[in-house]
Amino acid sequence: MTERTYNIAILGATGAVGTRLIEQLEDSTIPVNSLKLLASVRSAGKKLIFKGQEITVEEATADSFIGIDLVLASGGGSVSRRFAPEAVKRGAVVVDNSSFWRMNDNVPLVVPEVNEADLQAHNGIIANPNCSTTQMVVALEPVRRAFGLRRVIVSTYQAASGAGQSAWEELVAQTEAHNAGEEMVANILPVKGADKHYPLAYNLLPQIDVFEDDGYTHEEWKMIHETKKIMFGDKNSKAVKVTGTAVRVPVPVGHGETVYFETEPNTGATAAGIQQALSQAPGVILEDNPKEQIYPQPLNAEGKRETFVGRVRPDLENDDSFHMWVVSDNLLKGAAWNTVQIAERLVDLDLVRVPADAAGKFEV
Ligand code: NAP
Ligand code: 12T
Repeated sequence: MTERTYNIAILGATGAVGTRLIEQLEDSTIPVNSLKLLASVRSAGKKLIFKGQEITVEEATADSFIGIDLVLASGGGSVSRRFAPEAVKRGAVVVDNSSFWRMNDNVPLVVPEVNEADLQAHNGIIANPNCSTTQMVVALEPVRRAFGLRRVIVSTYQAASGAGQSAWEELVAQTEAHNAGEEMVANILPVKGADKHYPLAYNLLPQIDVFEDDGYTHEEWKMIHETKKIMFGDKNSKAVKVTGTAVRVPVPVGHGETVYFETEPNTGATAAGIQQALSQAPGVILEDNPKEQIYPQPLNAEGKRETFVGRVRPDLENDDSFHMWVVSDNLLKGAAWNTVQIAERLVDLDLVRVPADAAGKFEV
């Protein structure tokens, strides 16, 4: 039998995530027959390089997906809402970075280190989780397997690039302006299109995404429900309690998170046992040696596919309770690498095929 090769499209190819999707695909095991790069009309005609060859970016239309086997999408929620069903209708499987399809019961939400088996039941769209959720579940899953997990309280320290290329550029411009004694200009953060904008340079913003009526931001809401869906198979699972606070920090790339968690009681959980489980876990690098001042940092995580964990220690007053510090490149494991990793698994498991009854499942 000749090996199957794949016609692939990247939707949103010119963005912060899209450019990394091109690089991660280049470094993947996927046998690529052809690659189509899609964006909005603004970038049509722009040229990008894949495996040493120039590819001209095209404006995405529904018919862009004719003849495509696999779509890697990072064009944002409204783009995925419109184009993912059109791609599935034309026989393509979509791995989607936007938040639009993640909570749909017909859509698996997958981090391969945690719930690869959920890929088996896909209907043509597979969702890639939120960046801050992904690195957290990579670090919590080895704990859950060894000692169970009852409760999680997270605080995030999220990089500007999570909000796109323009937010990253805004942070750099603000830093340069402030250093030159000029006024800082803010047009993007905390949320593109919101009524008010604040500078991130020399600042901290306790708002990522829009506010819900209950006082939580949508980013915090996503972390709660996505963690439950990925680790416990149900977005409203009561088997674990999850809460947290998401904060934007003036770092270009690499999210940090302090994670407080409680294991099941009487499972013998110790900090050493948790470190042991983490040191053997797929996708995790344990960097935990306080005496030598060894702990994860965004500068060291940039460009790496793994999730880095350190500062593992017991809570001093609560039983079965621990703290850790988790860092990863938000554009790689948080987005482009997890997407390409899902695509690699789909190829290896021969799951790049759309079930006959799939298209009707994604009416919006
Ligand atoms: P970005 O840097 O702003 O890039 C946006 C991309 O979408 C660009 O390629 C843009 O093309 C394209 N696009 C915009 N409107 C389009 C349209 N109507 N049709 C086709 N393409 C269109 O943003 P990013 O950081 O790469 O993020 C992109 C999306 O990925 C986000 O909105 C989010 O949904 C998702 N994301 C997910 C995570 C995660 O947690 N997993 C992390 C970051 C981002 P032009 O060059 O033509 O404007
Ligand atoms: N953390 O697709 O950092 O859930 O602004 C999009 C943007 C997650 C997402 C951000 C994020 C998403 C951000």
